[in-house]
Amino acid sequence: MLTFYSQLHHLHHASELKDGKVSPCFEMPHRADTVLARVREVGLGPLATAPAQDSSRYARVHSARYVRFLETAWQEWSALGHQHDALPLVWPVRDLRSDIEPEHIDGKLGFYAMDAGVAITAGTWQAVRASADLALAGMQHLLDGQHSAFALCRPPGHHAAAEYMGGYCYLNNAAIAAQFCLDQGGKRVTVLDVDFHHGNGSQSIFYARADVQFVSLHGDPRRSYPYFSGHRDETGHGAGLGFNHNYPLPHGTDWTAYAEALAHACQQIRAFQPDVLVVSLGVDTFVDDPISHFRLRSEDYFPMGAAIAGLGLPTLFVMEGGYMVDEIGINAVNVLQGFAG
Ligand code: Q9C
Ligand code: ZN
Repeated sequence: MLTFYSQLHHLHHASELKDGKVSPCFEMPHRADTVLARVREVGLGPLATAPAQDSSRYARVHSARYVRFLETAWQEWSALGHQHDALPLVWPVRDLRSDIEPEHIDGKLGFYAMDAGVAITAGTWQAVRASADLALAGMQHLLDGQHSAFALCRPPGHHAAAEYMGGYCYLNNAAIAAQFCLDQGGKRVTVLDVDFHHGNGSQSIFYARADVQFVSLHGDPRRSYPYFSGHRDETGHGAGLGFNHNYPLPHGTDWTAYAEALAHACQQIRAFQPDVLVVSLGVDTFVDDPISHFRLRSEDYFPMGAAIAGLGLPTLFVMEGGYMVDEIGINAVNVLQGFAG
């Protein structure tokens, strides 16, 4: 399997507001380095680079003004004399006005963010767009007739919606790739999200659409981030009704319970008959993950990959979360090896 990788991710190393303190992000450059090292160690396959894309590609799932914000935020922030990370600090909840984009960067940061886990630094935009470009190149590889590809994306993407960033995510790499497939003539795409956290951004982007099915297994939002989406009764809207499938699972879920939910999820995918599958591959379901609450073990990631392979679909794996840095390489690559058989 080809792995699409760019070293530009190193340009993004940020802080987050966590437990009341500004501290280094769990989502750190070393994550992608360990996954890359493991890809090499097991000889998964060759590495490939991705061509730089025009921003208009990202604007197929994000609004043009949001993409523009990401592009210019650091410049606006640093023009105020700041050298530390830009972090959002005020949000237009409930009855506050969200129909007028503020002019001040402090207002814009809150307007375009769902939480304080998405700092913008000098190198963030370059890393973010390079990450999306990897997913696009991976999808191009499938469109060229290949059966699988791995986009080693960092930063991740699945919490980012059409007009907001969140949960370490800025551009929704998986959604951008799924939309690219449709734009190139694909009829139906499924996004299967196995990250521990609900992929609220991917769900939101495709919620009213019948051409993209979204299927997610994740920690129950009553107790787990992102808290405000991922419930079972979120099944789609309008033309998209019935094309969104959430499997919220309790704290402590192990492979036995997970495998059962995954088998059910795979039935939904078979019924939809997509042309292509995009897997949002988070491995923060691991028992020792520092911010998550499932109990998958390293050996469980092989049967996960095998279950996905059982669908028999051209498959793009897009890296999402996973914060037990020493093990995420092993766990992510186990999925890919389990898929390859
Ligand atoms: N105590 C991804 O995995 N913070 N994002 C949760 C829990 C945000 C995770 C804090 C986690 C975002 C892509
Ligand atoms: Zn996650």
